[in-house]
Amino acid sequence: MPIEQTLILIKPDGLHRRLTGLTIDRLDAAGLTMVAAKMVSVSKELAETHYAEHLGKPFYPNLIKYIRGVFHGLPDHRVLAMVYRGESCIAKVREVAGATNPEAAAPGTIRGSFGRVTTAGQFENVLHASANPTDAEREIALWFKKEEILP
Ligand code: IDP
Ligand code: MG
Repeated sequence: MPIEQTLILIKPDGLHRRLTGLTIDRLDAAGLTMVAAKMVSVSKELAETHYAEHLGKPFYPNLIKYIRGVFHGLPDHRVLAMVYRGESCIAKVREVAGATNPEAAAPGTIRGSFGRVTTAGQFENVLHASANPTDAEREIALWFKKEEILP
């Protein structure tokens, strides 16, 4: 099985609701290893580049606000950004995370247990996890300098 790397972001709802430790526990239990971590203040430009594939979709404007912490009143627009490494890491993290829509996510997954859909229809789903190897490579390069990731 391939050794992969993936980008994980603890989104503002995850930080606000103190779900960081729980998420890291689940990733540990899945046998995955953290190789980089930092708090990041998410600029509008970084948010828009990260979510470029969703430009034009109805949920896009609120998605940019959500990832910048506008709905959770966090200082500095902060998220926790991490890189994880391990065998089939991308799929394993997506499995731990659960489906994008918290109401459709399997019970016991992070999103299934702790995510919610707001009355405005916004998915608050606790974390971001890269979807595939191409996205993972692009996203890791967007959020981290090479020297910030353990070899
Ligand atoms: P992912 O985070 O599971 O990869 P994507 O489809 O890439 O899901 O969407 C990115 C983010 O945009 C989601 O995590 C969620 O925060 C938001 N999102 C996606 N689809 C919807 C939707 O239909 N309504 C509201 N928010 C959405
Ligand atoms: Mg995605």
